[in-house]
Amino acid sequence: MADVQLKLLLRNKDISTVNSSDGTSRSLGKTEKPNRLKEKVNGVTKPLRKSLNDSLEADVRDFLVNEAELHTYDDLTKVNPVTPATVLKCLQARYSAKVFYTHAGCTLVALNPFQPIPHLYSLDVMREYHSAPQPQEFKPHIFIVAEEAYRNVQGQVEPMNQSLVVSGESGAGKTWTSRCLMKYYATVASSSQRCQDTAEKIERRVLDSNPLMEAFGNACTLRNNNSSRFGKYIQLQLNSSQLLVGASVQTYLLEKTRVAFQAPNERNFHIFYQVQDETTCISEDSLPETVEAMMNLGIDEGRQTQIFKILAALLQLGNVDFILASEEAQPCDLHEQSKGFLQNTADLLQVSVEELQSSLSVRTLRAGKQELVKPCSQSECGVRRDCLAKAVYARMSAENTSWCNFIGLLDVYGFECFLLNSLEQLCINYANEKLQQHFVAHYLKAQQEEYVAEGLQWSFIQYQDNQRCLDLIESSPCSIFSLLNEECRLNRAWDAQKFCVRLQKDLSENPKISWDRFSSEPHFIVAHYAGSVSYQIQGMMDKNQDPVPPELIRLLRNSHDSLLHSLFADAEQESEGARGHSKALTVVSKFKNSLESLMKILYSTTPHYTRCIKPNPDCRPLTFRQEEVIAQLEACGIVETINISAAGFPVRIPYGSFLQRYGLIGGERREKKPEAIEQTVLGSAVEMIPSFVPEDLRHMVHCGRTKVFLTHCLLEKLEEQRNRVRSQKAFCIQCCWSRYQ
Ligand code: AOV
Ligand code: MG
Repeated sequence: MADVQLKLLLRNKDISTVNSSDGTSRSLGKTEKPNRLKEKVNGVTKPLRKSLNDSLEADVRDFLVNEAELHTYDDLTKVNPVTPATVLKCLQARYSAKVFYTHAGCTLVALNPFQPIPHLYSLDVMREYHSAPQPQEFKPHIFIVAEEAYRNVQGQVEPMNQSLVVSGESGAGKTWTSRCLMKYYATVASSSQRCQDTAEKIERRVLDSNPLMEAFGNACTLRNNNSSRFGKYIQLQLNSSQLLVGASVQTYLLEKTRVAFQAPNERNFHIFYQVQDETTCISEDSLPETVEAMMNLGIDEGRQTQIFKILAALLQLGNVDFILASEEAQPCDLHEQSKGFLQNTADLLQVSVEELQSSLSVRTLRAGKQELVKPCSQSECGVRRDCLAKAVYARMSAENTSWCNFIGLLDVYGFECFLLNSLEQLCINYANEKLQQHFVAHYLKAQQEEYVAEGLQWSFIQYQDNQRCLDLIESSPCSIFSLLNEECRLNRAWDAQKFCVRLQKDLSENPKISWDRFSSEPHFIVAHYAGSVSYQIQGMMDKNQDPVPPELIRLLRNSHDSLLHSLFADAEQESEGARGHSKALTVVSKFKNSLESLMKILYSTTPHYTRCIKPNPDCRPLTFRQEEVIAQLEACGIVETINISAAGFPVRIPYGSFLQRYGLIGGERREKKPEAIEQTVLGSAVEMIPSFVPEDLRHMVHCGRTKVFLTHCLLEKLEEQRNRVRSQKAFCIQCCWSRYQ
């Protein structure tokens, strides 16, 4: 049995190196940097290494006044000027000093140490942040974000749901951070004397959901040994005493194609290796742990056996191969050695082997009231086999429920740009566009409210609006998604080249789409906020339709296995989809719908953002590669974020206090008593303030109705100036004093 299963996994690798389901060869997994960091020289794309270095030097020259103190910048809004280069320098200095968290205004930047740092996450540290009256005054840490959300959820007037949004590229540390947040809440929100039992159970359930989800949804990829191949939104429900009373998980777009194909040197989902007792990619992720997690989550032994039998069936099914039929009108035959595998599959799925074979090799067509059968071609049989595996796996891995009063943790796949990008990347990058839009919209809105109340104009905040890009991808009636769906609805023979021409005709007015005229492959290029990505059109429609043939649905519904039967009991829609009926939901429609519900939830919560950064591509401990980091800083728009935060004037000081403290900086005009100033200044604030602030820094200050709005940077400069003036004054007094002695 072990030999057989090993062969299956190797065989899957072989397939993926040669051909993908759509017949095109591919090498997914090789990464390409976003085009923004590249230039074309004689038609060849080269990294902008030289100009990056030039810009680094130019920007950093003035900034590095005191390099030794760079690592002390806890908030990047204090960096001046804010450029990719200065931000990079600052983060690098902190990383070298083993400081992994840095505020970037409203966001937390988390650099991956690629090395366990136990003292940073100990129970004592958790308690310290939890019990601090002002955790914000502590060193930047993911626990500050956690604690802020925890305190906010029980708002003073009414409870306010919170969302913790963790983003970053593959291997940057999103899942690790989510786990860390879950541990934090399981610790701080479960210590109840009254219901110790329940609390402990919930705590275990929350923590145990991780190994289970990771066993079924994570895989070893070229970029991360434990890469999440799905998005997840975990809702932790708290009661009125701030105690954890429940948790639920909503998952998004599992990369189910991985069940049948993996890129070279990548692997299938961890669970398959666990089931066949193989050495797993990550040592801590083993079958006993998965089984224990299942037990704690209430999945009893009977159900576990059912699950493992189904997984074993999928492993067997992967070895089933069809050969050409002996006669044209006959269904394809099975390879001699495949017969045993098919029998095993049928036994494990508890379906009839004859029905299994015919549903893989024969299509039933309906003409009016008549039913006709048509044999599938050899390649169609292969597609059906993989489709069966994907459908069963996807159904078995999904379990969604929802709560109403919660802290939500969002861990989605980051922006992806490979050498070849397909529908999966388009969906993933679309999700990231949505999140970026939410981030900008939310943050600017929060800022705006206070500005409006203070009578400030807020148009001075510049930010990148990605609405055009979203229109290009999702809007109706004319977008990439809608045109793709139309093709599926019409169900005509798919011609990638024709579709490319259609896109050029219908969408070329949108500046966010373009084409490389040197490329002969049908493709389109989308200018995402995080960089341009070229998508290959070949195979997109098949992926979008993703039909589960009705014969397969019927087969699974007739299974004697109660789990399998129940998973497919309501699977009418997919079945219809296979017939090309217009009411069938396509992959992009389903993804768009689930993303929209997620966005609705996010918009109804107070969000907290954490941007994880992967400091080097090889997952090497404590290694910081400037090129890698700067690409990610650009991709997540960190400079923009800092600028928004910095332009957001986070320091707000009432006029009286402001003049009292800084009045001595200027001439005698400001040396009045604060109360007197208050009276004169309120009416003519705009005239007064400039005399405090040098001309080139005046964009850092705005005058509201009752307060002066400043950036951190200006505040520091004012402090420096104030100290200088005070020491000058002290010096003068000393001189005068010594003259009279
Ligand atoms: P991802 O979730 O962002 O990638 P992970 O959270 O799986 O990335 O992190 C990758 C690896 O980095 C982990 O397995 C840890 O070894 C290490 N790591 C991350 N954060 C820390 C930390 N704070 N301290 C120590 N080690 C860390 V993907 O799921 O591929 O997008 O799809
Ligand atoms: Mg992950």
